[in-house]
Amino acid sequence: MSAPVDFRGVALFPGLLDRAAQEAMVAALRRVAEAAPMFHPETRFGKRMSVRMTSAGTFGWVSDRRGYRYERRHPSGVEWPPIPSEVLGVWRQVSGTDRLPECCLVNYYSEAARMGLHQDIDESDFSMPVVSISLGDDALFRVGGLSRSDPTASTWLHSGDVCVLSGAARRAFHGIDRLKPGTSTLLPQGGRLNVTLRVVT
Ligand code: MD6
Ligand code: FE
Repeated sequence: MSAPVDFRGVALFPGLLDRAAQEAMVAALRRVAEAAPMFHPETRFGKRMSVRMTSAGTFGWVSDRRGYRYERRHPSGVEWPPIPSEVLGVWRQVSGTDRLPECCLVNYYSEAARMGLHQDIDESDFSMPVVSISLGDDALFRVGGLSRSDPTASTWLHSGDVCVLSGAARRAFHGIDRLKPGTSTLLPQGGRLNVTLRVVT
């Protein structure tokens, strides 16, 4: 594993997953989505998010008119499936902690989907990193500072890239401005999967 590239405090591991590892991970995520189907969350303002999501692990991340939060069950009432071993392997490689992630959030972006600038601050221990895996089409990743109005910079994330938010960057604002459709052949239907791993409690 090569040393990460620093992008405004975010550690980027370009191409950490080769094609075979990406394919195995997509297959594992398909099994997650069979057990816990992808859904379009609503914000607490009743606006549908453009990404579809599901989770694996003890906790899943959900959002609806009651707001966003971690829940032990999928909206259908079933428990979230276990986090796939392929995904845990990436966490072990890059997280720098012996704790295991409790939430594996899986986001699917169609061509037009995006993710507004946000902080990941629903967890209780910010000494624990957030690890993120990109699969499929390239995505423009924007990273800012600790306040929404801080200057931002953007970089393209490619299929197989892994990034780690830890230290000062753990609570940095970040988001996905847009995809570049047709840049990957990994997902037959196109688009992008993003997996984020977190310790919640
Ligand atoms: C995405 N990523 O890459 C959105 N969060 O689609 C995130 O929101 C994210 O990349 C926490 C840590 C790393 C991330
Ligand atoms: Fe995030």
